[in-house]
Amino acid sequence: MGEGPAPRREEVLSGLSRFTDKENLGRLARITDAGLLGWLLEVAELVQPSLIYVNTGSPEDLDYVRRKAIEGKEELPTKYRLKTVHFDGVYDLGRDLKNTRILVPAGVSYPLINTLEREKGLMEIKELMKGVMKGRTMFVSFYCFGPRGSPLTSYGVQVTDSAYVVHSENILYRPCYDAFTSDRPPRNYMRFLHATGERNELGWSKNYEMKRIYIDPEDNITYSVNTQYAGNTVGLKKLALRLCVNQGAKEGHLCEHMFIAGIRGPGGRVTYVTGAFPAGTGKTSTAMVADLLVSDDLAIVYASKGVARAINPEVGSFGIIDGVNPEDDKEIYDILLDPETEVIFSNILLTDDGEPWWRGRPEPPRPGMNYAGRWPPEGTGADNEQPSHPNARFTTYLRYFKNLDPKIDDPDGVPVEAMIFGGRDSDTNVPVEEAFNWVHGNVTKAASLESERTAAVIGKVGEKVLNPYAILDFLPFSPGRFLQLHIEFGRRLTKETKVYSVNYFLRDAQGRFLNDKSDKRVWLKWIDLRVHGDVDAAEAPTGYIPLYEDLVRLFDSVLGKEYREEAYREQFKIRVTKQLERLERVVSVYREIYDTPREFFDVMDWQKRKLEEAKARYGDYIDPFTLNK
Ligand code: SPV
Ligand code: MN
Repeated sequence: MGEGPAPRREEVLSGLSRFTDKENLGRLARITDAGLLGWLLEVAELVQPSLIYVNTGSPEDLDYVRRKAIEGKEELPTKYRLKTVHFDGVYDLGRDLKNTRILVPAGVSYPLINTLEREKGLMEIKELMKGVMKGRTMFVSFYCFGPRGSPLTSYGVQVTDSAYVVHSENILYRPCYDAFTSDRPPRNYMRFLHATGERNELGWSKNYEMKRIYIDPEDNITYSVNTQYAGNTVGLKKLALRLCVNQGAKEGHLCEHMFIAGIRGPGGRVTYVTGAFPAGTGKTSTAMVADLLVSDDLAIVYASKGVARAINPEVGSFGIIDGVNPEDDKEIYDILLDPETEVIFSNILLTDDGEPWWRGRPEPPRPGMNYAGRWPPEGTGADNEQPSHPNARFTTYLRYFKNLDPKIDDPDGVPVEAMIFGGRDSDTNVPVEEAFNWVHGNVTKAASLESERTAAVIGKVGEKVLNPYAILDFLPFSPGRFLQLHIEFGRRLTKETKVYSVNYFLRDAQGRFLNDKSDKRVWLKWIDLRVHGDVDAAEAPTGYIPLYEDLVRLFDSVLGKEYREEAYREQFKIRVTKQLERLERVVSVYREIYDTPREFFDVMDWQKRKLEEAKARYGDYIDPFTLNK
């Protein structure tokens, strides 16, 4: 889209007037970027809406969007005033990797990335979008992707026929219409075009076989159609992440699929860390047990005077609700049921008396509606269907969290003193380990991040899947290039950010977990001490591990628990052969990636030699006490 000479502003507005009313035309007329108006007209002519609604982010507009979501049955009311439920339907319960593609010039492809020739993709989308909003409202919304006034903040314009998508974005991002009506409007902003497509009687997108999610980095635009699931439709979330990674590669910053959190250390200091974890491996719970929360999902990291700093582009959370219970996740649980908080629940069970139910609520589920229709299912005999889906979620404001750090609004962000990488790993990595340096950590802990497949994903359960930086699903180019960007970024730091691996999923020979859920608090406090040089460490072939005596003190002060020698010996023994196997697995993938940086193979060769030497000396396992000097 977007060829030929640009029409004049008045002509564009007159064209837009065919699709909207006086009030909204006035709102459009205040937009200062004629190019944006031109694009909106092109879109309207293509999708043929009955009304263009411009969301200015005012309290009245936020309210209008909430009402529309209910009127259009995209959201169902609950017995709580500001809480609603959205169902995606059984064909649309998660991101669709097969149909999510990066549009690339003819002849270009990237290893491990799902790409499609740009011209073909654009033609296909244009066809699918033709008249797709007939009889529907086309919402136009404006958001800041970051705190106001930050040099890192970018902007996004969302066009969608879904009030649920707009409602979600009104919670997750800062409304920013005023930036687009100012004398100096944003220049290189992102655009997101989404259409729900035909819906069935339950409100689900009907043509799920024609679900398409296309990302066009060349034009900074994304398209999605015949889907409602937020990961496919809420533009500023995972669609923006791909555009942001691409933009960052050009401008020298990093866009990461990471939380940002602060750990309090001695004397009241705060150490900020970021954390990357593949889905379902403790990302949210780690961010929540830290002392200060800045971000639970995304981070934009930049170098300022030789120090890495990060901002959170979001102000809300689209979090997994499955398993959230009053014991382990008391704070989230209470927020979700507080009568005053605004929450959109998705793909849970809404009982007939208006109560949201998900796995983790102490009382048993009662009959109602869920993501698949009536529950329990009537007459099918399929009574094993789960009342609430494993990828059921909540959308709510981060400001409800007591430990939210006011620095979330700081235009400069927070310093990143450590990056943490964690995966589900039953038998290889120790619970916490510090990399020898930035490049070593980026190669052996970030680019090599693996996680065991769980039952929630198709494939062999327990198999280790490589997910570099936990961002593989969201990369717009090769993982080799992504690693290269990190190596280059490190050269710009005069104060090197430390890199850690964590593993909450180690098991013993009987399959029992070796750690309690709460132990992660100790690992975080140890990281704070290490960052400040307050404690020594033992040198393992793969990095620095905690000394036993430091953990004894920390388990006592943080958890009031005794930490026994046997526990340390079992948790922190170096599994040399397993580490070598892991290394071979990861190297064999990167060998096929043509642009893997030379440093990757240098570090992995070095790491392999270290492990082989250790194996010759100690055998399959190293007792961590022999490393405690
Ligand atoms: C994730 O899967 O990492 C999410 C949810 O945060 S989604 O928006 O689906 O990507
Ligand atoms: Mn995520």
